[in-house]
Amino acid sequence: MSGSCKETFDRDGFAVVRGMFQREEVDRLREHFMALRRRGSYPDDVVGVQPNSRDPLRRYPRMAQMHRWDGITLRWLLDRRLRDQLTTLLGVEPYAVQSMLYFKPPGSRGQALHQDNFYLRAEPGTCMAAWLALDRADEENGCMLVVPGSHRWPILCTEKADTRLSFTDVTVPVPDAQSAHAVTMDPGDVLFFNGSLVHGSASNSSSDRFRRALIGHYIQTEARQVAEYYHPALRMDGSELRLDVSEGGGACGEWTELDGVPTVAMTGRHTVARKHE
Ligand SMILES: O=C(O)CCC(=O)C(=O)O
Repeated sequence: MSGSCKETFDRDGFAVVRGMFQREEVDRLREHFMALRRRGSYPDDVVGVQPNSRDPLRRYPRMAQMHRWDGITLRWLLDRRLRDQLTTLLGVEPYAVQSMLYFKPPGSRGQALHQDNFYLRAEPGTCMAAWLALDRADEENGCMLVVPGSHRWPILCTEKADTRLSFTDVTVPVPDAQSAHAVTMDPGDVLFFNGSLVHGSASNSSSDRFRRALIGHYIQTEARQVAEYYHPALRMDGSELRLDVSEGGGACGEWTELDGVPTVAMTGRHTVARKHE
């Protein structure tokens, strides 16, 4: 990885590595997960498959924690290329805690702006995501949206999201709604982002284009605890390690103004800690 990619990551809280996985590998992964999805339901599916539902996200619900029962996912989560890149970005090798597959078929809702460490609660430090595009992702089919620099904010208090646009029902407020940038990606590109970065995605407004993504979540090795759902954490050699369980609750940031400038104050309290949505 070039030094400038790490600089971008440190400055903005995210960086895209282009062409990290080859087209043939991506084709194989995409077909693998489509075949798994067609075959049925799995232990950590977020909702059950409803083949006749009008909601595309119920016909193709996300899969989670596939690495616990699928060798292909496990190998991808611990892939040497991801490990090396994560180590360059973080300075130390991380622990792997989650895999997810988003199908995002045509017509499906997106995911409202959020911060991943709200869910993972990796402490101290934060978590980190590697988001592999399995299709071209652009504004039409609901590519990722990121708020550059927001990785320096604390975990914000959540508020209700508009569930006509988002399949999740909580979001975080940002002072300038225009500050979310679209990240256009081609199959094989990987978006790495810090667990405090505010990000999400808009609806897939295309008529016929899936926007599939395979996602790995990792935590920094300084973390001593993570929310219960993410246990066991894995070292990048696949061995399990014991961490403490993070509880819910705790302080969260709320926007206020200081001399006319939006500023975050730790005045709120989280009431829940949940698995990543
Ligand atoms: O892929 C998406 O649309 C959203 C993914 C996301 O926000 C996440 O994995 O945290």
